[in-house]
Amino acid sequence: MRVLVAGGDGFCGWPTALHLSANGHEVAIVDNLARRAIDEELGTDSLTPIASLQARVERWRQLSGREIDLEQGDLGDPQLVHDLFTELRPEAVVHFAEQRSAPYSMIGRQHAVCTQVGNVVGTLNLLFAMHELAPSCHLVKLGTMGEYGTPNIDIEEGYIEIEHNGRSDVLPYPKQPGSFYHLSKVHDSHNIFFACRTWGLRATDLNQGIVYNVQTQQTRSDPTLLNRFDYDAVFGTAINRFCVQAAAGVPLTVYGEGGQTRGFIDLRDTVRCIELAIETPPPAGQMRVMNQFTEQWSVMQLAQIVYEVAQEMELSPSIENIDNPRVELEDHYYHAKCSKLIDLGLQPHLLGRETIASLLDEAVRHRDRARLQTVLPEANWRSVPYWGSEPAIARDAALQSAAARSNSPASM
Ligand code: NAD
Ligand code: USQ
Repeated sequence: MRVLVAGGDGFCGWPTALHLSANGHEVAIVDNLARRAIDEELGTDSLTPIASLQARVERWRQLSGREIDLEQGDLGDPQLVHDLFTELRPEAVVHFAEQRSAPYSMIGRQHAVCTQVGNVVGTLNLLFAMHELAPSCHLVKLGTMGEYGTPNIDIEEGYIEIEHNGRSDVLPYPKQPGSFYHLSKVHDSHNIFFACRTWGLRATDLNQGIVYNVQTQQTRSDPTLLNRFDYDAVFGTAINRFCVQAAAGVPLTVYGEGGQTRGFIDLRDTVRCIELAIETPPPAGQMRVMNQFTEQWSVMQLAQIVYEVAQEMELSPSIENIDNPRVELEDHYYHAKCSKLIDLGLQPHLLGRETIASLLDEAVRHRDRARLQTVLPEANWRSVPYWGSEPAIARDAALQSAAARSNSPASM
């Protein structure tokens, strides 16, 4: 299949592009390098040294003999999206290309607006391009489990049958997201659902849980293909972040009581889920929703597993319950369904000591690169500034600088 991977320079997008290419799909990447620009804005960087996108793609071509087309650009630009569809004629678009950090979206008004406008407009441009230029193309859109929040009932996969006043219907599952970022995904889901119903488009909304692990078979095959490893308080996520904290000898930061329970998925399963989704498109007019995670854990359980494995590896871990910067339940019911991808053939890598040990190994290997001043959270959900104290985004300057660096042969 001809597959456009939007956001193919990112943590999930890069390994997915390689996985699809390795498995015979014709892959093109579009990315505006915003993630690298945000690293500059926040004064952080991937723990692993990552090559420029050009160098990555060129190395992949040398190693595999397979081309990946590359377009540097922003999905917010309608002309760019139009040209991508006319030139590439994609049969599937895998859409990772959004600002994906909840804490980033809660830094202040500008960051919230930038997150919601960027995410919603990018998805709208894809929907309009599909409608006009490629009505049978399949949109595989990355949503998030956080769209549902933590309701006191079981979470279904996208839709729920409701009986009301003697009548019943199957309706989109109620959403109670926990940040302006998570809200942007809800807005996207509504827009996609509408476009499918109104224009007969086909889409899969993948409500993905928190992704852990860093490398896949392809990214570990050569240093130039290494995937990014985020650990800072804005982009680092539970498990990966705990492993870097243990390796760097700083406390594992459990927010509040740590009873917050979420769905988790190994990166190696993410790439396989995307492959399964693109190979089984839903019928025209349907937005299929699948919950893309494989098991659920509380934050404290995870911290304890990392703590134990780190001790076995003779690191000196400690766990600290710090004030929760977020507004979220720390003790709640959580039971989310996740059988649709298993039914399509996913064979999950469940979280085990081996995976934690390999993450800790990787974190130890690169721990000298860790910028420890970025580890403690600053954004606080209770006091999100309108302006004044909010740091500037400096998006254009940072994007230009990221682009300039990526044009040099191998910015490692
Ligand atoms: P990431 O930030 O590492 O990657 C996103 C990529 O998209 C970056 O390379 C960025 O430069 C690019 N991008 C952003 N906005 C763009 C735009 N307007 N035009 C073109 N390119 C743009 O994020 P990730 O962790 O790889 O997440 C990918 C997707 O999966 C996101 O949509 C995210 O919401 C979703 N998701 C991620 C996780 C997770 O744990 N990482 C979990 C659930 C869902
Ligand atoms: N947490 C801690 N300590 C930390 C970091 C996080 O206790 O050091 C807690 C948070 O308070 C939260 C939970 O761990 O309760 C998860 O936080 P996270 O930062 O690991 O993940 P989250 O902000 O939910 O976002 C990540 C990705 C996002 C994706 C989402 C999937 O950044 O792109 O959408 O996971 S989900 O959570 O299912 O919505």
